[in-house]
Amino acid sequence: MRDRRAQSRHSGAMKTAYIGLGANLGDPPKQLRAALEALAQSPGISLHKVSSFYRSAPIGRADQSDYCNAVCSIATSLSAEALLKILQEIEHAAGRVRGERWGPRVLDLDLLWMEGVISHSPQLTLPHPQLHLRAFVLVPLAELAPQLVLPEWGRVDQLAAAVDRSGLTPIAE
Ligand code: A4P
Ligand code: MG
Repeated sequence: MRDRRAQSRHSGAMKTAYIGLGANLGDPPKQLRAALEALAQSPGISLHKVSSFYRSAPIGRADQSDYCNAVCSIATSLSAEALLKILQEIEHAAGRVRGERWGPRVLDLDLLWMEGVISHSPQLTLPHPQLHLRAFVLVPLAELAPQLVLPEWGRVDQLAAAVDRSGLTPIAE
């Protein structure tokens, strides 16, 4: 786990948020590194910690390549909606074409959890609705925030310990 704590560039209330990164087209680890760099450069966002990178078997359609997945923590002065917009712009700049749900992609950035924010709209559901079910999210998230308690689901380290992680392998970098 690498610590990327940086001086925050904005005053005001900074909130912690966790972002899930995934890719399975092109050069996935390279795309994740580029996305992390883009996040670090974004106004209103300080990149804090980055989990290990993992190779993970695809969930959803089975006839697609393995994914590379990771989770990062940030502090941000942005609203959840503004942060989601930046995530979508970074996906777009990486060449993401919105195709089939759960299909292959060059970059997927999901907002997993944001301090003090609960949202039920289809445009923004927080915490992320699949978070508690996915080893490729829970295991890297547990590196960064083992004691985080997710309302309704429980503590991240306990969820990560209970989930089937057979399709998940850390990538040596
Ligand atoms: N949206 C709502 N809430 C959020 C949120 N918390 N974070 C909306 C991000 N977006 C959120 O997303 C569809 C809509 O979700 C957006 O318009 C946004 O407003 P999308 O990224 O366009 O579509 P998607 O990614 O195809 O759909 P979805 O449901 O986000 O798919 P997932 O859940 O991201 O699944 N297998 C492995 N091993 N690793 C993976 O990373 N990823 C997927 C994609 C499938 N299988 C995988 C992996
Ligand atoms: Mg997505």
